[in-house]
Amino acid sequence: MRDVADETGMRSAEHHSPTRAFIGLGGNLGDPRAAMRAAIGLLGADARTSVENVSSLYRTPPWGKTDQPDFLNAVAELRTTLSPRALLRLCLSAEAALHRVRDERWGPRSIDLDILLYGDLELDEEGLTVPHPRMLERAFVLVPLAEIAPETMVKGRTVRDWLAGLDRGGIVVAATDGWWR
Ligand code: GSY
Repeated sequence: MRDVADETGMRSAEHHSPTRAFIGLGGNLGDPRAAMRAAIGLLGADARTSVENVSSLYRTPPWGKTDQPDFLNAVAELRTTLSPRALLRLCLSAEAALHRVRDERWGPRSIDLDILLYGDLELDEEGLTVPHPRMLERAFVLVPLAEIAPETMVKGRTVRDWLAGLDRGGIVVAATDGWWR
C-alpha cells in the first residue's frame, strides 16, 4: 500500500486498508502517566484511527543512560487506515501537542511515541524504520507488547519468543485495566 495522489496532486493518507499497528509509549519527566493517557486520546481522536487495546502501565528501569529516573511504559494497539508516514505524523503531532520535553538523545523525556509495528510491513526510510529498529532488544517494549500481542510475529519469531531472551528485571506493573481512559 502506498500514499496516493488525488486529482489536486495532494498526497492522501486515507486510502490504506485497515491495518493493526502498535505504538510504544513512554516517559519519565513531569507526569508521564497523564501525558501517555492524553497521547492515547489524541491517537484515538483521529478519524482514521481507533484504539483497540492498551497494555498495563509498567514502571521500568532506564535503558541506555541509566542515571535518570525510572520510566513509565505501555503499548497501544491501533487499527488505522493512515499510511505509516501519516501515522508517524500523527504521533509527532501528539507529542508536540503535549509539549514534549527532551534534552538529550537517550535522556529523560516527558512523552515518547514510537511506531513499533505496522501490520507485517518492513520499511526503512529516512526517519521511519518499521519494525522499530531497537524494539527487540528492549524489555520495556516487549513486556507490554507481549501482554497484548504475544503471538504476533516479528522477523520470524513471536513477540513471546523474543521476550524470553531478554532480562526483564526491575519491570513492575504500575497500573492495570483502563488506566488510560
Ligand atoms: O526510547 C524510548 C525512551 N527511553 C526509554 C523508555 O521509554 N523506557 C526505559 N525504561 N528506558 C528508556 N530509555 C529511553 S532513551
